[in-house]
Amino acid sequence: MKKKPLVVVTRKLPEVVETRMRELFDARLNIDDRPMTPTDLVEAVRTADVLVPTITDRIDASLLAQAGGHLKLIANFGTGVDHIDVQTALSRGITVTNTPGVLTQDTADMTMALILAVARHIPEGARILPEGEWAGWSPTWMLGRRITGKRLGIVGMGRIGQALARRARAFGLSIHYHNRRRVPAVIEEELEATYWESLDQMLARMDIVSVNCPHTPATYHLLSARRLKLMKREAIIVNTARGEIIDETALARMLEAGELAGAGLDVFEHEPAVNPRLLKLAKQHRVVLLPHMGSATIEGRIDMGEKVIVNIKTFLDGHRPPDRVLPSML
Ligand code: 8YV
Repeated sequence: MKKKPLVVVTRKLPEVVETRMRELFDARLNIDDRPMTPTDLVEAVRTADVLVPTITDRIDASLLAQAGGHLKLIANFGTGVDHIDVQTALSRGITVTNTPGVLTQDTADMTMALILAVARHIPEGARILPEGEWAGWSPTWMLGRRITGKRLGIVGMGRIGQALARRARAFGLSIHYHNRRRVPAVIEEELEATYWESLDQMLARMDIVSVNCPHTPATYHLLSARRLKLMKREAIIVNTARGEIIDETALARMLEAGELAGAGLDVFEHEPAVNPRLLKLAKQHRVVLLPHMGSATIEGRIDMGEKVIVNIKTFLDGHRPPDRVLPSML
């Protein structure tokens, strides 16, 4: 009987996904969800036919140099592939796939939730009651900022940016965006979105800025100290994409100095470590910080797992997997 391909999965996945993987492949699963050590990863790439990593695994050139001849597919459990040296993988004849589309709505929901949380001080309000600190209502207490009628500037108008725009329109925000390429006119019309070729000019005019682009060498610190300084003092910024896109130290400095009104961050430059200055600001309720949970829904994780399985199965059946990561996307 033909040997089933060895599929090494680096983290625990939803039960239904693991069951299906066991049926289809020789699946080496991580049922304890113990994060892989560098030694585990070397062992994985040496032995696997297919590797299923997540954002918590660094798949760099030196690791790929140790890959065994069987490793032919890296089927990432996630959309962002900035933790994988895709160029090196492709040059070694390893196909890379990801899971686009299935986490769009959940991530857009979380982005909207962060905008509301920051603008309306929701986490602070939710803390005060259980702590017994509510002395009673007052007309001038806990005043946030109205979002209806304000301008939202979306940096990166891909799937998530567009899903956010649809939600934000329902909240009465006007939509502005900056993107590598202008989106088709039909989408611009549907969203009544204004395109800004100049990110600098857009930043200077927005009340809320949301980061929704992928992290690539071109977007590393795209929101640099210089660019953050262009924003209005009363503006807020939210990031559910990747921490590396904002210069976190510069952001912390501006928030401390009151040069920006607030921030909502679900992602950080050095996860799971978080800049202590941001943690301090969170204790003072000047920022809302979440532990990278933008796409964390039960349904989303199952959909991601199903996408991974389809990519693996199609590849092993000798066809092009639907979600190949191509050099033009990097
Ligand atoms: C996932 C994400 O939680 O898919 C992505 O790019 O950022 C996430 O929301 C994570 O990447 C899973 O690997």
